[in-house]
Amino acid sequence: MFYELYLRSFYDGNGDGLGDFSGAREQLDYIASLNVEGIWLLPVLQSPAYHGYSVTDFFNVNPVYGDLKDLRNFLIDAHKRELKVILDLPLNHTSPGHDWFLRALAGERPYRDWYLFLEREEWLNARRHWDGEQVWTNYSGQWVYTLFGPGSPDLNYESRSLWQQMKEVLTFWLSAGFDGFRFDAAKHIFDFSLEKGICEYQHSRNIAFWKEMTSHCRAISPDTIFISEVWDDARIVDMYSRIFGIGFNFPLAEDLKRAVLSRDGDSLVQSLKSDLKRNFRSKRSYESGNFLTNHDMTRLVSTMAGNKNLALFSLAVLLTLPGIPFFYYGEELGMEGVYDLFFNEEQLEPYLWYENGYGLGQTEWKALGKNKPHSGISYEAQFGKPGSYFERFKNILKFRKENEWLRFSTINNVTKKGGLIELSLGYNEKRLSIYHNLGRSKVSLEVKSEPLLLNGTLSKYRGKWRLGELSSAAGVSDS
Ligand code: ACG
Repeated sequence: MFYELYLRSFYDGNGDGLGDFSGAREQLDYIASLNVEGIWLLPVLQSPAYHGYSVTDFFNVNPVYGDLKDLRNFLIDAHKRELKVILDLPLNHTSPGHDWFLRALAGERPYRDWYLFLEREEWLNARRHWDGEQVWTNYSGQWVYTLFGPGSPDLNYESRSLWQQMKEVLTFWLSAGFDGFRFDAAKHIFDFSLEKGICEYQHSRNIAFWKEMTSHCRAISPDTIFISEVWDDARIVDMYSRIFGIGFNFPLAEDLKRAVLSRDGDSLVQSLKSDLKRNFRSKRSYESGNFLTNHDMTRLVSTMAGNKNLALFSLAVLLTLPGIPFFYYGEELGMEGVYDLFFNEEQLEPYLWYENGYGLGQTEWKALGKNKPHSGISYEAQFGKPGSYFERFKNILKFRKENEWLRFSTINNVTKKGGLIELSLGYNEKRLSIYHNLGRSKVSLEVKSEPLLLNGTLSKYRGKWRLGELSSAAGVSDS
């Protein structure tokens, strides 16, 4: 399991209101107490942007988070707790403030070749795949390709010298102590067709690029962890994931949430069968990166229209599946936040440590909108309180930790009787049945002995174990 950490909103170590390395270092015990095996650190390289995805120096960290020494200390202390740390690395573009870009605008080589300048007027008609936005920006009279907008001109990997440059970047961060990378926007390396003048993914060229980058890292450190961000349908996700070893399972995230929200057990079964079809076999060529939300999405409780039982039920399902689970900071508190196209960025709000909203380490770079003080959502209000969202969330994480083998397991069967979904999982000699009750009433379980409750309620009636509404349990089936 990995914890997706947005440093700026987490814990402030120097009193400037912004989360930083030294603050997060102080909270490593907290992160470890969630039973995760590692941290996915959202971008921390030098960048003028709050999200960090537009970099101005690939060999330095953002000074608001500390310096390289602070980063190293954070990594050393994480490793002492056996936490792995993965760096989110956006290689597809830079900030327009990057020295490379300024030199490119001035016509200096090789930088001029590292960005894509308009060659034909009709290229201006190209539109972004998913929302029809234009993809060219005029910088002081020169048009440059900018798929993600004017704040991030795309790098042009037609230039081989850029490949070499990025290998140096990878070497640098591996030697700084990172255990791996989350490669941002992996399908976008080559996504503009020079022949047709339109946005078009060139998957085979992208894959060739990533093969070369991952091989470079593996030659330095064979156990490097790679996770690809390819937000697309299952066939495309599949293609890339094989190179990286772990691929975020976007289709699963979307299908699972939709099925739970509409309380549609048939869709849930269908989703498990289609989005995890590789896990129905014993041999697989990559691991499914299972998640429900990330920083580009509406938070879980908000997705579930404020229904915390539905949110925890989704988590329980996710954490009983083969693959590697990821969850986003603040989800453990049940923080809310709607992601929308107007970039209100509610989903990036400060982690709320204190009930009154103030105290040591509390970040304050952004006003709390959705997750208000005195609302009972803070860590302080929920920690150690039986039945709180936080404690229930942690209980599900604990189950996963105690059954780490599920990561490698095979789904032998999925069945549905009424609202009850049963998953039969196995790995070597181990066998487990997982029961999820998506129905609206209690159901009896056909189990040999008392099942283990992950979430919700379990009772006994006339010698039979009964699982409550929106509850999940694990046991050994009768049959
Ligand atoms: C990453 C980061 C994100 C970051 C960037 C840029 C990339 O996580 O925080 O933005 O560095 C697309 C890209 C992703 C990108 C997201 C934000 N995420 O592919 O790499 O945008 C469709 C498209 C996807 C698209 C998605 C989201 O296919 O390509 O993701 O929509 O809009 C079904 C379909 C699936 C479809 C979905 C959703 O599942 O199968 O194809 O996905 O429905 O409709 C950051 C900032 C930005 C800034 C940028 C520079 O957040 O504000 O501009 O950096």
